Amino acid sequence: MVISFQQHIVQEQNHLLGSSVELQWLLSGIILASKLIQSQVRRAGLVDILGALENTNVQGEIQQKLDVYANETLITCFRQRASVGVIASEENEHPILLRRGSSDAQYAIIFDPLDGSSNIDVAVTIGTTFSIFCRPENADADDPLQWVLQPGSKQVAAGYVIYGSSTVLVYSVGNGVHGFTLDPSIGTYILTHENIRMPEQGGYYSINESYVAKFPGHYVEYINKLKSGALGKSYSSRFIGSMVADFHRTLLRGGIFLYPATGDFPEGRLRLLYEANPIAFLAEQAGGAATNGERRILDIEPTHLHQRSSFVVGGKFEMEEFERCAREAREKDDILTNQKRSRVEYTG
Ligand code: AHM
Ligand code: MG
Repeated sequence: MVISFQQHIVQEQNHLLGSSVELQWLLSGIILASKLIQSQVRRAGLVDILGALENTNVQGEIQQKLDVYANETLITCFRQRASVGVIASEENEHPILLRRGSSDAQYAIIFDPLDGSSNIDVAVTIGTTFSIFCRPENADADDPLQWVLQPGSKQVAAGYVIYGSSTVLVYSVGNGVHGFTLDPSIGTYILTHENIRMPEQGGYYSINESYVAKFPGHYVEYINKLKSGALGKSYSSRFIGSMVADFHRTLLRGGIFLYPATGDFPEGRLRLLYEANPIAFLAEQAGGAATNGERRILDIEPTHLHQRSSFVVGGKFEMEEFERCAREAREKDDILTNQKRSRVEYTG
């Protein structure tokens, strides 16, 4: 049976009391926006040639950078939906409050319009990530920050679209993770990956290993275990540099993706609200886990919109082993701190 994304979100409504008609309508906004974005992504390399004359393309439209275009397209598509009260994006410094005082506005949507900025101009997979919250109870509805500064565990839906060898939309409303592939011949997202489960153990690890000298020690220990066969097999390395694409492979093939704190980014590089949160939500829904190295990503109470976080996400087995390494490192640190303290007390 062929099931479209639109049909699927209606079916989810029947399974879930929390999934309202307004949420379906909101989610369908991603269909139009992502089709518009992907059509521009597919033409990305042609822009300079076809748009050379007066900076306009063959349709006479003004050319924009792809990430700006993606951002504006998403904002336009979601702005039209009455149930959206707040929009926040990686590209905008502040969240946008759309409907002051409207009781119809129930949701906040937060997104990274085009993740993988270093890959945009070189025809490598990039994607859009999104996270949806309900309007928080007992909050000032006119303060858009209060809509978005909620822990990831409060997400009512999350997902991403990747623009790769095909265009794939993956989402969850807390009832499993489902993937849809865009059939370009009919312009429809078709269900191709129903109820995705991450393999308990995979064979790939994904990290920018060039920063190894700047990683906390237990990350290095863990990577060595993955490579040496100490975890039952020798893992192979894959790193695309678009987190959304690296995660998509990890979701389907298993393994682990890591972006620890480094000297340049002491809090980690990835953004909590529109990168780590939606991916962590999907990973948990698919049987995996996600942490910042110390705690579950979805439990973190955010303090600002663009806050960064270390991010480790993967299948059950790899995450348990990573947690073991992190716990042992913390225990070692505690022992050293206690030893230092007792030496100071003794000598002092
Ligand atoms: P972006 O949102 O500007 O694209 O930055 C995030 C990206 C991630 O997709 C990717 O994992 C990471 O940056 C790559 O960083 P680096 O080039 O330092 O490895
Ligand atoms: Mg990004």
